[in-house]
Amino acid sequence: FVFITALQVTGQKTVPKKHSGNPLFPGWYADPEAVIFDREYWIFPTFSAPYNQQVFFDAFSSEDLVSWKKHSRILDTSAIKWASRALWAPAIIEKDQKYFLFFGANDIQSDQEKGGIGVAISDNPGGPYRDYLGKPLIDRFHNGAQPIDQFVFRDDDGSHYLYYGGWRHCNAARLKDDFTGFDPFPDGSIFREITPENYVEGPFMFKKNGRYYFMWSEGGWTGPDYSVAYAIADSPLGPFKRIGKILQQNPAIATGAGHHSVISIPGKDRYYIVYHRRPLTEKDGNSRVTCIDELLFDENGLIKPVVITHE
Ligand code: FUB
Repeated sequence: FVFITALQVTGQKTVPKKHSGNPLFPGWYADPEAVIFDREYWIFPTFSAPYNQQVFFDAFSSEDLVSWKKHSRILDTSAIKWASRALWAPAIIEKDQKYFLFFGANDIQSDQEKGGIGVAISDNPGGPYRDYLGKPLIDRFHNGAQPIDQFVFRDDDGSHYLYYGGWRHCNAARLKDDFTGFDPFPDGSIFREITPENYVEGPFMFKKNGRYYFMWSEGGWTGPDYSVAYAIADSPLGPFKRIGKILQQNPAIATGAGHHSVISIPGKDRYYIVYHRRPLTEKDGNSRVTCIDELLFDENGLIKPVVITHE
């Protein structure tokens, strides 16, 4: 109020900011999961630090995609007995007014180690979250997929699918209604490998006009060539035939553009991709910032290459 009055006295006009500017908020934040809860935009990213310091999540909320409020330490490893480090790639879904935050922890490299994909729960998107299961939901490798980079997709019939997997393998599984485990597929299996060509990690799914858009990251996450590609299918389980890359570095703007999510603005046919990238001044793998750009489609519903901007 004081600020606006001051401008009025000097005869200047307040000009509302139209764009957030990229990055969306300060700090090293990667693997952003963007969602809309009750007309409010939320982003849940990885706090991008060396794995031993990567022990908590911050979240960010906004009413206009322009100004962002930080919610500090919505979950940290002190609330999860089995997790000690490398908390990353949160995925969130609301169900029956509870917020379920799926996360990877400990960066396990073998079935002998403790860690994997966990679930935390809260009554509010901004936390605080507590461990929901008291143990990982997935604690080992299935079909060669490292248990990381989870994403939860709710289909129109109310079924929930978990997509996840590092080390170039991607699995899909059907979550039980209460997210405590999985319902088997008709053939009795729990984890179905759906890995598309060139897949590395970071799966994401959205549905548009009845078709399933499955997306993922390619390349090495510490390198400049990290990127996002996609497929379109008629079923949530594929088959997912790779169509091509839609997000990649622009050597004039930033490198390593990948691990993303997509939001559609309610009531408008407008889509945005929220992703991380590395500023040109940075070489360290963890120096990643969260950005947003528009996602556009052609007349056949194919995704046009994303133009990455500073806006
Ligand atoms: O943030 C750690 C890793 O970097 C994620 O698991 C990958 O998807 C990559 O973004």
